[in-house]
Order: sequence, then structure tokens, then C-alpha cells
Amino acid sequence: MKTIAIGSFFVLFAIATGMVASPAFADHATASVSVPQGTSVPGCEETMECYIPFEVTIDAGGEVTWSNDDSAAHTVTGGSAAEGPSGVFDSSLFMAGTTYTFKFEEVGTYPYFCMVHPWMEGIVTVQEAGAEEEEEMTEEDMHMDDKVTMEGAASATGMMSDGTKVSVWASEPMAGEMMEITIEFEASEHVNHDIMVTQNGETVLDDMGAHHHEGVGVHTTAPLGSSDPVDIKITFQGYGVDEKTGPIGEEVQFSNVVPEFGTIAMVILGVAIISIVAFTSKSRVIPRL
Ligand SMILES: [Cu+2]
Repeated sequence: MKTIAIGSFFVLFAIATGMVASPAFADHATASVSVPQGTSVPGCEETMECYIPFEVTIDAGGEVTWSNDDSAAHTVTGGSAAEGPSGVFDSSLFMAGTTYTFKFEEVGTYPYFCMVHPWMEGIVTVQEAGAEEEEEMTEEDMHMDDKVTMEGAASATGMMSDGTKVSVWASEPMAGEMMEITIEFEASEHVNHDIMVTQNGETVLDDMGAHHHEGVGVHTTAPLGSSDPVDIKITFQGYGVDEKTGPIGEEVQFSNVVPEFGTIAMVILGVAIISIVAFTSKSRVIPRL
């Protein structure tokens, strides 16, 4: 099953590369990348359009400028969601309508991602000044993408009654490993919530009173005893530091999150009080073509 998925991914990658390797990049001193509308919810990664273009090539000493054309804040952070920041470059949060520029001095391949929306990924390739642009993927490129693909993860989005989108992004541990769960309350600050994660009725994470200044936080479960599905229950406890506002007590549940296959089979919102407004579910292991 995974073999098929990777095959499909390469087809997709070949198409994307074909579109990028055009005379539009004849000038290698600078490159521009857009963060398009709608990237703060998962989906853009299915067509590799979280950063457009997905990959840019510049000469050593050249600059890449990212413009945030979305309505949400994003980051451009060297590294990958799976392995964390590389430390080479990091825009930190940059707001809608602003830009971030970085000058690349060293030849190399620089994958990057968004710290807030870890499904957002792109690549900067820095080549020797004057070098011919590579026309075909090298063996190394393949391996690199292999890694990106296999990192695996699942995400899903729900909504609270006040319209705030709540997204979870789950890593894909095997039995015996911990699951990392990133939670985002879109465009929210000072979010308080509880989170409870269970597997086969056993609690693997019970974090009461979490507070996220930027509306985004990462939670880690205990090592999972098996790759059986887990259920994630998030109980909203209000916006604010002292005084708490918002639909306190609302629950957002993500059910049947399967660690091994990175699939969120179902999202249930509002056991008792929440209206179901939206849900998406996807798997990064199996790109939809
Ligand atoms: Cu982002």
C-alpha cells in the first residue's frame, strides 16, 4: 500500500517539477514564493501548493522573498515538520500582506515548513552561480522526497460555535512510540483548553489547563501500546489570561485517529453542545490525485 502511495507521489512530484522548471526562473539571483490563500487549513499539500512554487532554485548569494498572500500568519522555517527546525533560516510569524526575505550563501537543498501549519512545505535549491538548472530529479532528491512522504501524519479540522476553526495534526508513531498532537485554534490568541487522548479506553494524555499564546500548541502522548486508533477530546476553556471568554466548555472530538496509517477516519464535533460546521480529513501518506 505504501509503495503505491509513493509511486503516486512521484508522479505528482514530476508534474510539479515540470511546471516549476521553466524559463521563468532564468534569473537565479532572486526568487519569489507566494503563501496563497487558504493554506492555514490542510489541503494545499495535496497539490504541493502551500508555497507557490513548491520549489525554487537560486544561485549562491541569491535571495528568496516570500510574500504572505493569505489572511493568516505563517512562518518560513528551514527544516521539516518531522525533524524540526534546521536553524538555517526562520521568518518567525509573519503577518498577512507582509514579506520575508532570506539570502542563501551556501550551495545546498533547503527544505522548509510552516511552524504553525506543519503540512505546509517547500524547498529552496541553492546552486553554484552560473550552473545549469538540473532538468531531472537526482537520486538524492528522490530520497529526500521519500523522507518527506514517509514522515506521515494526519490532520483534521473542526469548528466551534463561535466560528473558530480547530485543527489537529497528529504524527504517525508506531506501537511503542509517542504521538505528537499539534492543535491550532485559528487566528486566536491566549487559548485555554484541556486535552484528553485515549486508546482502547486507556488514557494516554490528560492535560488540563493548557494555554497557548498564539493559539497553537503541541501535546505529546505517553508511548502508545499499540497502533490501535486513538480518540482526541479537546475541551475549550476560554480565551484570555485572567478573564476567560468564548464558548467555554465546548468539546471538539477527533475520533478514530489511527497512528500507524495516519488516517483520521472521522471527526465528531460537539458531543452535546457544538454544531457541526465543517470537517476535513486526509492522509499525507496517500496523496489524492
Ligand atoms: Cu502557515
